[in-house]
This record gives sequence, structure tokens and C-alpha cells, in this order.
Amino acid sequence: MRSILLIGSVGVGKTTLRQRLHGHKLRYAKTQALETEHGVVDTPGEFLESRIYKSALINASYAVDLVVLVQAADVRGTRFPPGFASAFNREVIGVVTKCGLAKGRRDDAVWHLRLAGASKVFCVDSLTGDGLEELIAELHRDDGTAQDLAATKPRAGR
Ligand SMILES: Nc1nc2c(ncn2[C@@H]2O[C@H](COP(=O)(O)OP(=O)(O)OP(=O)(O)O)[C@@H](O)[C@H]2O)c(=O)[nH]1
Ligand SMILES: [Mg+2]
Repeated sequence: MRSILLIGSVGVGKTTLRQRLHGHKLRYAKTQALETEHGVVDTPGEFLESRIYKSALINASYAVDLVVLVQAADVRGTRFPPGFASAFNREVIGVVTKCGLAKGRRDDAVWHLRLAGASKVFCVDSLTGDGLEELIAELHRDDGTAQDLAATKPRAGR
């Protein structure tokens, strides 16, 4: 799986998604600091909500392959400003969580993530497991980065 950095407001479901991706039992645990486990970097929602932590998010992104912006379907508005993704030197995708709770508002969440700059958006519900298959397939997708780097490597003797 490609390594990921999860970013989103308090309570949107980043830790629950991480537990799902790892096949762990789901249990509530407030994220207090950056937590890295098996290629997933989980962040406290406060890191998005307070400007002073923005550089911590950018620094953390250098350690991963992919940045994942997480927005809950049952929340009005967003903490992601338009173009937020451009702060990262990494591919940025979006995940809408809690889709089972608020199917009607899912489109707003997708719109917010697109506006923030997510190249793709996946809708999931971590409690029921809906939509997880597509997201996991994306995380396992070979983006060809390794091959591209090899292709640009100067040949010996040049
Ligand atoms: N129905 C539903 N509930 C969810 C989903 N994801 C998370 N929750 C619930 O939302 C609450 C908050 O989830 P967390 O995973 O702790 O949220 P977080 O984004 O990690 O929050 P912070 O660590 O505070 O930033 C928990 O009670 C979860 O059970 C989901 O996809 N569907
Ligand atoms: Mg958390």
C-alpha cells in the first residue's frame, strides 16, 4: 500500500479510517499528536483547524506517498480552503467519511474536496465498510513513481 497522510477536522473519522485500513477493531481514541502506523500518518484535527500547525502537516507529507484530505458527509462547510492541496509536493486525494449517515449531503463534501484540489474523491463509511474496497484499490495502485525515477536516472559514464 502507498503510505498516506490523513488530514481533516476534529471528529471526521481519520483514526477510524486508519483502524479500518489496518483491519483493526474500531474503537474511539482521540488523536493527540502525529501517529504513524504501518504507512499511515494520522493527525489530530486541530492541526488543520489551527494555522500554526500547517507547517507540521506540510513537513509530515514529505514522509508519505499520498496526502488524503478527509471530510465528513454529515458536516456543513469545510476547513479546507480552495487550493489547499497546492501546499503539498505530493499527490492529493479526498475521502468523504460517514457516507452512510448523510447520503444527501455527500455531494457537498465531494465538492469541497474537489475545490481544495483533491484529484480523486472516494466516499466511504468506515463503520459499515461501504466504499472501502475502491479506496484500498487506489492505495494499492502503482503510480509509476519508482519507474519514472529510474527512467530519469543518468546512465553510468555520462
Ligand atoms: N457512521 C460513521 N461514523 C464514523 C465514521 N468514521 C468515524 N465515525 C465516528 O466518528 C467519531 C470520530 O471518529 P475519529 O476517527 O476519532 O475522528 P478523527 O478524525 O480521528 O478525530 P480527531 O482525532 O479528534 O482529529 C467516532 O465516534 C467514530 O465512531 C464513519 O465512516 N461512519
Ligand atoms: Mg483521530
